Amino acid sequence: MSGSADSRPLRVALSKGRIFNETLPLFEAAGIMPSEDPEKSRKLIIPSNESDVEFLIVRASDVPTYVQHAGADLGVVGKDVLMEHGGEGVVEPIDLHIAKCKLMVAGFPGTDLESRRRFRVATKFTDCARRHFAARGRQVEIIKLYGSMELAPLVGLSDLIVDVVDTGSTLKANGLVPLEHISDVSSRLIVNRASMKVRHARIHEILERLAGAVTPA
Ligand code: PRT
Ligand code: MG
Repeated sequence: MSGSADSRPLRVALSKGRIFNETLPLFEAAGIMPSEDPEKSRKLIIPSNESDVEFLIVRASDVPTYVQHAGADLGVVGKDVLMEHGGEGVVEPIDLHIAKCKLMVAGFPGTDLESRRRFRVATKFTDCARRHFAARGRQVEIIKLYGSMELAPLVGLSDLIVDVVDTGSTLKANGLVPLEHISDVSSRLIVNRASMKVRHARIHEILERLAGAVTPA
């Protein structure tokens, strides 16, 4: 029954760049190596040295959607993106401790978040931002952006941003500062809920090996 859900290769959804680069050594430790470098190839499905595993190259923010709807069995995704997606239909068995950063509220130095004014917040994490401010009883207007959030306050589009921050140098270069911590972020291995049952043996073996290669801290 070639092509049926349990005979086709296991599909692993990854985004190019940071996540791919930091995930590669973990999969290598699990004995799974992509046959091509996605930075150099235009292929969106990349086979591996194991005939029953292949990689799908998707946008970082699309990884949970592919895994939820079984376009992929496994995926690697930042907790920021996973929280924003909601995690429906996926399980999150392993914290890979890679691509670490923090989801933060940022703005101009001296901004008083406790003032009763209504802030305008630019972000691609609209649900996370809404939840964060609602939990503190603060009135906000959320402005959805898809990237370069740091620009929004500089041109008066917003008072605040919600974005992931690593070194903080992008904020600093644009005259902004972190104001409030929302959540620590690292990348998670996620698995489609149905695949986890139907293809349990092979997925379990891969999870064990990946977990063994993770270095917490
Ligand atoms: O490209 P697309 O819009 O689809 O997604 P993406 O840009 O979020 O993807 P990518 O590959 O950049 O990030 C994937 C994941 O890496 C994110 O979901 C986070 O979980 C994680 N991660 C870790 C980061 C950073 N560190 C990070 N620094 N994601 C983004 N950044 C951005 C940050 O927002 C800032 O604008 O990088 C810029 C530099 O950061 P600083 O603080 O070091 O200056
Ligand atoms: Mg990007």
